Amino acid sequence: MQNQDTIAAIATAAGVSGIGIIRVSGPQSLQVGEKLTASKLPVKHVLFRHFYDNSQIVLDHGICFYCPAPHSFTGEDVVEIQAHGGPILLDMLLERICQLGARLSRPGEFSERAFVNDKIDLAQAEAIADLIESGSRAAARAAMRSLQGDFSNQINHLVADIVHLRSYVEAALDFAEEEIDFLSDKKIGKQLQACQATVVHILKRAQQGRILKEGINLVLAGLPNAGKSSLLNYLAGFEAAIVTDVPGTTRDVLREHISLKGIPLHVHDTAGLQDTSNPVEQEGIKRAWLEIHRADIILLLVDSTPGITAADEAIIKQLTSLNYQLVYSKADLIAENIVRQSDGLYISTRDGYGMPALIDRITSNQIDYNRDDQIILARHRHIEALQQAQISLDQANHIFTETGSGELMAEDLRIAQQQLSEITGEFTTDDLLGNIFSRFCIGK
Ligand SMILES: Nc1nc2c(ncn2[C@@H]2O[C@H](COP(=O)(O)OP(=O)(O)OP(=O)(O)O)[C@@H](O)[C@H]2O)c(=O)[nH]1
Ligand SMILES: [Mg+2]
Repeated sequence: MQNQDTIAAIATAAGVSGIGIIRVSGPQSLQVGEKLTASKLPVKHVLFRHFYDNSQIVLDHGICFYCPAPHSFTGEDVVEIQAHGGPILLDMLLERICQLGARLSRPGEFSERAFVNDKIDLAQAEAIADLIESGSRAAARAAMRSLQGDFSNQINHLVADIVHLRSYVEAALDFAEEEIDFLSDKKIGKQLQACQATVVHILKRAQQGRILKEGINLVLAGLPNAGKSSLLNYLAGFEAAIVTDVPGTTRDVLREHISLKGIPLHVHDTAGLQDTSNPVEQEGIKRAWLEIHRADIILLLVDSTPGITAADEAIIKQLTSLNYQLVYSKADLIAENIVRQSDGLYISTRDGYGMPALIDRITSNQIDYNRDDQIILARHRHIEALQQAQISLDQANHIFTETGSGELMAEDLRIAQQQLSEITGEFTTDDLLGNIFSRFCIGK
């Protein structure tokens, strides 16, 4: 698809620097570049040129080059100018470029054009933003792998397998009167299970990638006075939260961002969970439950001096479907020889007892740094699409084994295929595209 507009933007970061780059893309790029430099721009030559204003006064000099469509990042005619990196100077050059027929680009518009022109798919476009924003070397490496198509290839292979399976099932439906008994064909069940296993595998790697990118959401929960705020302070290494022996000290959710063994961690300290008529505390408890349901891991703190009470048990009942770890606090207050429960970890924020084991529990199973070349730097929408596809494939398998309805199975396979294709952008809506690209920086 050809865009009529020619867009331009400063591609380098705002501020003073040695060099500043302006990128121009669209059908008028060459004309804009040749007028700006008052010279011809032969194809794919790095050229030293003067850049002129509309009175033919030299604004600056530097390097420029012209890449004709489709052999450019956007797939359109592109001219790139490398001038000196002063913000006023770059603004003057950009203004001149706009006078010559370009317009200012929107955030992410260059990448959006690359996507529209099939130079990259949606997951690769997102990988560009992730690469630029990556907060660690492992994240940068993972983003680069996605940009090179690693993630998209895995999705494309899986989609191809599902399409293959679907066509087989649909063919069996078309020839139903010829009594092709596709149910008795073990191949279908095996292929379907292979697809399910692939989704599980990709999802696991994607979830690790999300943690690498966004960090682990850890929520400290428990009864009032269980020692939640003390643990937050211990992990943060400073007095982030108020600690008193008054039950109900913490009301709002307190957040601290820390790093444990190189993994970013967002620790949320919450209000003690108890029945109360105090409206301020009630609101705090409501917010605590919201955080609990969003958590990657919940540490349920139980004061080890009384041990588990009926009130703790009532909380545990509500956590059964969530990823929680029982933590017995204030271990320094109980005698060494007392029998310890095996269902939880014992800690003390007073003397640091049990902290290495707790930190291991929080970080283990999250990211395998020995195999970080396997991690997919996934976004929330990728994980959601994978989870939806997983549900559809599970459903297809259920139908296959329980009812043998080819129609229903084919429909579930179709839905799974569509859900996965959203990742690479084969099926998308304009809203989704707008949402994704508007978060990019200008000039990318
Ligand atoms: N001896 C001992 N006391 C602790 C330990 N951790 C916390 N405490 C004490 O227990 C009391 C409550 O601690 P907090 O950290 O405020 O407990 P909380 O769970 O945040 O309480 P709320 O905010 O009221 O829900 C304070 O007096 C702390 O000093 C510990 O490891 N050992
Ligand atoms: Mg507290």
